[in-house]
Amino acid sequence: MKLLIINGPNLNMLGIREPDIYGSQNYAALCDFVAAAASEVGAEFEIFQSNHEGVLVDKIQEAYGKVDGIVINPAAYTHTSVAIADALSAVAIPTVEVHLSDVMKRESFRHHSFVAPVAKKTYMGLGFEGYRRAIRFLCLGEA
Ligand code: CA2
Repeated sequence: MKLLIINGPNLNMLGIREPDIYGSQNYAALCDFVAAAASEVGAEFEIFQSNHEGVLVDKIQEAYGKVDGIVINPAAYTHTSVAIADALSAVAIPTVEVHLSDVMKRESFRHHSFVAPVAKKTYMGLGFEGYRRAIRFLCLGEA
């Protein structure tokens, strides 16, 4: 099983500010956490972060025919990007959406996700654990 883990804008800034919302661990710790979660289920993975919408679209397109599952935290693009949703729809790779925070308990502009309709599942408000749950859902079918 080959997984692509995609993180959107500003997630590389984790741990620098807003620890009450996103936790105090940094992006390197998230990468380590994902590596451990993938190892638990014997999955190969690549983790990728970009602040640029088109770069994220390119990465999703490059996964076509090469990757069995995508875990994506599109960050702010969740709420704005038809392009990312269309790319996920185009490649038709099983996708799980993850958010560190519970976006439904935050500002109303975070309540809508363009990605949710093309994702098999969304985990939110679980911090890093959401990525582990997403990996296990894709690899083992665990809810
Ligand atoms: O809860 C999530 O995982 C989000 O996808 C994170 C995004 C936000 O725009 C979404 O609404 C929910 C923000 C990514 C990181 O933002 C930071 C802000 C300050 C300090 C560090 C990271």
